[in-house]
Amino acid sequence: MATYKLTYFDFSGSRGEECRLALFLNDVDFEDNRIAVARWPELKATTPFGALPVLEVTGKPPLAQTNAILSFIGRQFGYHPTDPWEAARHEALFVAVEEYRSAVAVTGNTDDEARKKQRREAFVRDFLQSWAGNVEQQIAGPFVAGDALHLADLKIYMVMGALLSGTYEHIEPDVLDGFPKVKTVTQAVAEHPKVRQWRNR
Ligand SMILES: N[C@@H](CCC(=O)N[C@@H](CS)C(=O)NCC(=O)O)C(=O)O
Repeated sequence: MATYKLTYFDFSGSRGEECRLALFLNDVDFEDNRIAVARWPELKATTPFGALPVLEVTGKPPLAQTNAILSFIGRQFGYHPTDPWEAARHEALFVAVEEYRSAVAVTGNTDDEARKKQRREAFVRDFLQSWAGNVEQQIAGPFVAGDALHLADLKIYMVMGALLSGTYEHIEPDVLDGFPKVKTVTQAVAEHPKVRQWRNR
């Protein structure tokens, strides 16, 4: 019988957490391998692309790249469309979330508060507004595909949940007020019984 091991840093957020949640949603019994940041330099070169998360499955080489891991979990176990076109539409949202992550990450790469504020204001004006507008168009409501939760919803929740909880200084959660479907999908995932169970475990 195959075993599953998901390796990521020891915190409950971002790319590793969404893979953990995808496995948990599907009731996959997996080893939740959380590594200390201090161990990362020694492990980095052993990973396929020098980054985490990495999923290990018995009999296969390690699998990296969050979206590939999510697509595998979704196809193998569930919470991903079985129709190839609809699956690709959901995978486009996976990529959109990664584009969001890349754009927001660079806004924090400074100790200069004035510069950080300027970068974050520019991020909201020049990136987030159009990004959220585009994602809004993809959501039937309450979830991307209507009434059923999928991994694409989980991925939107991971980034928008962090934004709405005020994670980023100089970005007010009300920036999403013009995007009710993005807010609703985030709230609907947070309230899903399995997501609550994972958070409260
Ligand atoms: N494209 C990769 C990016 C992975 C990535 O940047 N992971 C971060 C943690 S969220 C990481 O491993 N950072 C440490 C490093 O790059 O050395 C993916 O989607 O998995």
